Amino acid sequence: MSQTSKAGATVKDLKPTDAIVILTGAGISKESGLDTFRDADGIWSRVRIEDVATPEAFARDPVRVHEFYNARRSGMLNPNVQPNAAHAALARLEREWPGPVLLVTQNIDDLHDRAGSTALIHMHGEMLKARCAGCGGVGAWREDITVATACPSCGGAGGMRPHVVWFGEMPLEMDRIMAALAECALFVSIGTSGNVYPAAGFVQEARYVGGAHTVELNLEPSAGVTDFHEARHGPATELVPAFVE
Ligand code: BJW
Repeated sequence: MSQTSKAGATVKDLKPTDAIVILTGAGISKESGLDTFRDADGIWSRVRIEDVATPEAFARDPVRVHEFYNARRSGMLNPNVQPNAAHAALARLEREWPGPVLLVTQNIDDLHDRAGSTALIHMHGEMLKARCAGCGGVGAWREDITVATACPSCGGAGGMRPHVVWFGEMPLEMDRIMAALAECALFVSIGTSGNVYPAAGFVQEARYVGGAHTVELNLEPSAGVTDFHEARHGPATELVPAFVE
């Protein structure tokens, strides 16, 4: 373990004023019943990124892209999909930790919100919101979207799109995230394979700019595991409550 990080090995070793940044990915929602992307049974084993998750795919075949996201939206609205013990532990950490806690999720589900986290950035957008392709207005959305769906905020017929960040698009609230990474004493990455940038580079920012202690909690070693001071491997519902308690 490096001697240069500010913090020790667990939340208990921090000073009460220390700032914590948590990054989560699809793995934290797996035990709630939502699919990951790059596992053997993941979403990208069934559909190609180039067909559904780029602005070019949406321009070429919006019907196909809407079908993909409509199916995922209704999957998320299944009453069996509920926050799990890992989401709950992170909400408890925010409530009980005296210093600043920022939760940055790559997930477009609402499970952190429903668990009670409020200091939360959805850097890849939110499935239960839609964006107007004309005026850019964003609003709550739970229904299917089709190419005929009109924009409620400007009345334009230019069409709606899911409020998500596709490859080649800029993730949301990057200035706030980078500022928090530069000041945190502890950075914890949970349930992400470390394949998608800029999120995959946050550990280096926190470690080398922020001087943070960095921890990976994931089912298996991620692509960036050697960038972390320490790593614990297993299911999020076991690792996360144990880490933050
Ligand atoms: C468990 C578990 C359990 C399972 N418990 N764990 C070449 C080099 C470098 C970068 C690029 C490059 N070419 C292009 C780029 C940039 C590109 C990129 O990164 N491409 C890579 C593929 C190389 N990135 C972008 O385009 C991004 N924008 C961008 O870079 O803008 C420019 C910029 C410049 C400078 C600063 C800032 C920005 C945008 C990326 C958008 C990603 N969008 C998606 C879709 C969102 C909407 C949707 O959901 O449909 O986001 S793709 C998909 O991947 C989704 C996820 O958020 C994201 C990350 O996936 P995640 O969460 O890591 O899931 P998995 O499945 O990969 O991993 C799950 C893990 O959980 C696994 O490790 C399991 O083991 C584990 N697990 N069960 C604990 N029970």
